Amino acid sequence: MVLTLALSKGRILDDTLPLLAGLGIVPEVDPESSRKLVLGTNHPDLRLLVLRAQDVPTFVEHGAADLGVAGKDVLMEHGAAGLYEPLDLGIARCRIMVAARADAPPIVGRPRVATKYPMIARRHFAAKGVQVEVIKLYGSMELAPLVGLADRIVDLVDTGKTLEANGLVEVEHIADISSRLVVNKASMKMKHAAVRDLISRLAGAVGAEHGRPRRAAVGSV
Ligand code: PRT
Ligand code: MG
Repeated sequence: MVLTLALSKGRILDDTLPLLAGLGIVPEVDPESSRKLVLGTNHPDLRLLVLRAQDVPTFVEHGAADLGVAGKDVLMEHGAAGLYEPLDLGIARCRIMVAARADAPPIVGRPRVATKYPMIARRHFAAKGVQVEVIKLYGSMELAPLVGLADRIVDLVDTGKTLEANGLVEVEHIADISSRLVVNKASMKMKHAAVRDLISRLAGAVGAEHGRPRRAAVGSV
């Protein structure tokens, strides 16, 4: 029975390949340099898809991939209601924050918030009873407060060096982020043995506790 695992280039691939290698699973070509989007592995029953990070939950939800690895940020933004999230892989760790210019005045009125994560940003401010105007960006969020496009940003922070280099400071913590294994619900039933086997081997590799699959806890961490 062939399983398809969806990954994304960059950090998630960098951190997932060593986990797979620990299970003796190696892609047939180097995914980072290859232009192939479907990669076989040395295991005839596992193939990899290489996608944009934001597309991983969509492919898994629709069954185009049985499993995927996605950042909790991407899952929170997507909703991911149709997925199981059985395992925290503990990789690609960071946090999602509200940041502002170091010299920014306190919020008055309806602040403009620039972000790649409109759902997360709206939910966060709504929970505090603050109405915001969300400005959707696809990258370089850190620029927005510097040029007067936004009063706040909602963005991922790891070392904090990018914020610091741009005179920004973290003002609110929204959630801690790591990458999660997600599973298509039908695959969990129809390919149960193979899926459970891969989950438990990955769980062993990350040293995590693993129990019964549970629904993705949308909006939580
Ligand atoms: O690049 P593309 O637009 O295709 O997708 P992507 O940017 O979402 O992919 P990628 O590979 O950059 O990120 C994939 C996942 O890695 C994210 O969804 C997160 O779950 C996780 N991750 C972990 C991070 C970071 N750490 C991180 N630091 N994603 C992005 N960053 C950014 C951060 O926003 C900042 O701008 O890296 C920059 C440097 O961070 P500092 O704080 O170390 O300076
Ligand atoms: Mg990127």
